[in-house]
Amino acid sequence: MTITVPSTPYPDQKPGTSGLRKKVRVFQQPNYAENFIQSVFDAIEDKDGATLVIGGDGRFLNREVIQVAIRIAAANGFGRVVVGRGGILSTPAASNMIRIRRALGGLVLSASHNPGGPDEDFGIKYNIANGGPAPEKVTEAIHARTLTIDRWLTVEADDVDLDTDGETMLAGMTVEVVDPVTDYAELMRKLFDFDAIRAAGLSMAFDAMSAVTGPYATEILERQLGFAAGTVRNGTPLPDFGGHHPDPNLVHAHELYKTMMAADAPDFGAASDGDGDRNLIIGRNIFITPSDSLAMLAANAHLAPGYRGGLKGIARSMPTSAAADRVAAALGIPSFETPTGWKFFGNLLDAGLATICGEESAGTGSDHVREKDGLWAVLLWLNILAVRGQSVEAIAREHWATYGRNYYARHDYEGVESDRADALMTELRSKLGNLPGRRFGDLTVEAADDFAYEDPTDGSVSRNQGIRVLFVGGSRVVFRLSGTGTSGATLRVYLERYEATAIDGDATAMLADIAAAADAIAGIVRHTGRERPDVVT
Ligand code: VG1
Ligand code: CO
Repeated sequence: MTITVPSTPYPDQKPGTSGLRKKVRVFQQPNYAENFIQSVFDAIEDKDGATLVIGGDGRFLNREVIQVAIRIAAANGFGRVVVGRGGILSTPAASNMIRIRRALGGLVLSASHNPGGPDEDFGIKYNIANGGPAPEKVTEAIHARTLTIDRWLTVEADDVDLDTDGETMLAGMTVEVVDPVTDYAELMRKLFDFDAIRAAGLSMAFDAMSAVTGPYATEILERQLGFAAGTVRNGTPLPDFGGHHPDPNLVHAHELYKTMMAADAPDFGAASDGDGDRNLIIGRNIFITPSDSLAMLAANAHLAPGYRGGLKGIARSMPTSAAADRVAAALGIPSFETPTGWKFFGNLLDAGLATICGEESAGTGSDHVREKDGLWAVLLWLNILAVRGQSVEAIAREHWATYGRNYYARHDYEGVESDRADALMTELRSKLGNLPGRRFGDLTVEAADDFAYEDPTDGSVSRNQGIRVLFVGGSRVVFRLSGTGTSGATLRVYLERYEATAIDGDATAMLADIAAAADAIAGIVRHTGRERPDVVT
């Protein structure tokens, strides 16, 4: 029997770059998670008898919200819920599960790279039938519903045993608990030449950061590919990620970085984030920026069985460096520049316009699912290394010699007061028209705009997606505010400089002029009171 629980709206349930992310304590308010989940279901059609996938990255509150969501799903007419054992599904595995089970959609419970625990972050994201994050039209409908919601629906039922595989009935709905790894591992075996990787005898270190990729990496890398026991570090998912940020960058994956810079470093180093959709790639003594990794993967993808037929196109988010565009041009395939966030890639992938997509934030993926996929990128790198028989460094150097090098860095100013961050962006927007022609040191502004994107498949337009300042000669700086934070504002400043032949420079030195110009243009120090960024990636 359906129970109707009266409720009142919360004003702060607008999904950001990737779902609704808030502090755990915010989610623990009465009706908070319930309101949002019910709003998702109110905003979508065809629920009757449909399948819904539910899984998360195992962070604090994961199991509780899954139990609540299962009951709400039953009350809203779903016929079946497929949930990962232990409540675990990495984001790419959830995307795959939605696709192979022909589900109407899925709830992905994660705040990704944000820390977890009772005082940290939680998140809920809705993915549609193609397995990808709901597009803006859907997230806007969900948000609109959160502002008017007056009830949520549930059923009287005990908690589901999430730790035992198999089917049970819950108020007329089937709940199926499945192994979270099996189907995903099978997909990876189809795309990549596991025999070649095994035969190459490579050594590697993989840091799962006590987050969701632990079980996936242990099964695929150690059991199926034969990498030595201990290759996967921090392989047990913990509700608080061991107190760390599960963010695979040079700051938070510093141990791995140290391992890879040591004299006895293994051939290949990688890490993934809280929900398993990001990847960090480090070769022996060389860090590969995510933008370069995207370009290098695209240039070499045909070496893996899943991409032998070539690529249809390459898509990158606007702040991602143009390195991938050069590969697309050389391959004679289209390239696309989308706003930040994976939800903009879904239509391009569905329409067969792009095969590989990526973001500077360490997200890379392809049309095999509709999310970015950390282990996929790791396996594609391994497949390329195995076939080419060269080191990461040799491959990177050859790539730069062929295409030139896009020096790149992102400077994050975290926990800035929202008013001050907004003031910076507002002032910057008001100055845009006056910037072209102005000089900052040796740099002359060629163009400046507020990035807007028109989706080539459905014509939908997304505005205010970040300020771009382009300099004569191909360097640029981009400013935008993060849409995934849960307290204050994070200003992201993306610096890029292209060099056709000077490929041996030090990235920090090569970008120093652009960093100085960025401050002169936007008044970063003046507005934020910060002398330097908190995180450089
Ligand atoms: C950040 C990244 C963006 C990524 C998003 C979700 O968004 O910049 O590229 O798609 O996180 O990634 P923002 O709005 O904070 O810049 V994840 O791994 O947190 O799902
Ligand atoms: Co993530």
